[in-house]
Amino acid sequence: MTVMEQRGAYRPSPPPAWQPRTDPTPLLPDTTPYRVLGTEAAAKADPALLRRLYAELVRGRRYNAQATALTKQGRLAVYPSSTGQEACEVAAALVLQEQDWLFPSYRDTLAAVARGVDPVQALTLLRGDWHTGYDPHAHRVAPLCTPLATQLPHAVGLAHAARLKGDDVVALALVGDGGTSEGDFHEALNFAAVWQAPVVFLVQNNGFAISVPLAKQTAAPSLAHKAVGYGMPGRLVDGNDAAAVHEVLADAVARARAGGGPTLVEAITYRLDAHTNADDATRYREDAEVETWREHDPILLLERELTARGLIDEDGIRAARDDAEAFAADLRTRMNQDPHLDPMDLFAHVYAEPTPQLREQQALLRAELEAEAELAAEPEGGAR
Ligand SMILES: Cc1ncc(C[n+]2csc(CCOP(=O)(O)OP(=O)(O)O)c2C)c(N)n1
Repeated sequence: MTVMEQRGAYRPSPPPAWQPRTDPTPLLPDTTPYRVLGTEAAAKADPALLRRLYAELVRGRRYNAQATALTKQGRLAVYPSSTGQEACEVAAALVLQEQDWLFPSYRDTLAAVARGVDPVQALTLLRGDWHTGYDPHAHRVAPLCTPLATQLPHAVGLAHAARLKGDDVVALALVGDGGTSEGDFHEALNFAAVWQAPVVFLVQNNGFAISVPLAKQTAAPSLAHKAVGYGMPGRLVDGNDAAAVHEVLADAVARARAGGGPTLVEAITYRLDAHTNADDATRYREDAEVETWREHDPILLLERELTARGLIDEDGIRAARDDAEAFAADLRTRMNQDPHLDPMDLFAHVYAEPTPQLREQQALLRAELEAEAELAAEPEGGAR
């Protein structure tokens, strides 16, 4: 048979019995971000929870302002403010049970503080120290992670291990929109879904990765849609609506706890401040855009709801502000005290058995510090 004859006899056939492995429809996110405040759903929200969220938002806003002020006074090396994103920060902290774990990024100091980490200790790393500053096990808050998205595989590992051990633990990991472009995001979500790990991913889509807008990061319909490719549900929520973020995260955490596997939540929010105190946001965005987001401020949205439902009055608002002022004053006072640092600490906890090179460097530094101490002890005008 000639090749042409063979071709003539060829009958294309479909791949054998192909089916989608799971039905993607239930995994798809809503077409618009889920909202509670100002909608009918708000009537079902627990008044005590709304009041608690409000108090924490006001305190969080003040914390952000105070920490930013401390950078200007040289008390803090850098501060990535979460002003405008407080609803995500606070809801993430409040939604977890005591035994659960939070995996924050560098922007999520507020979530760590709302979960109980000492506000000064939470700033240790940003003060320029070499260590985390707080005991991650005390409140089950992993170290604030500066390398983008590296906290995500950590969260999956912890959640998977807990499940294997039969421990009732859910991990909630926070990441920015820019972080979703990292390989670690992909690896974490893939393993989480394959293992059905009890983990929830909260993407705070604040519009920018430093100066890079989301449109330059991805052509996906939304970041929540990425969930479908991994085989987990994606949820889209108004990230400035504290009640909505809390509800969506609570559902996802409950699902994870019940063995239902991971969820990816995308919260649409906006970073009202610059990337950090070292960034000039006017170089890449218009003031008018910022102003439209000020109209959709998380504190404003919740305050309107509470007021409309008679759940807060002027005294209540003042009490929340006074509490936030006292919180900021305490932070200021404690941050204005010089920390006592021992440079020799640099060598502690590196290896159980220090390497010869480290021992050599340690000896050099010790000699230098001793020489300096001797010099300082000499009477003025001594043999210098
Ligand atoms: C692995 C890695 N690459 C690059 C950086 C530098 N970097 C720091 S913040 C940032 C932008 C992150 O944006 P996004 O994830 O949206 O978080 P946001 O800062 O907006 O909270 C970049 C690229 C880093 N920290 N880690």
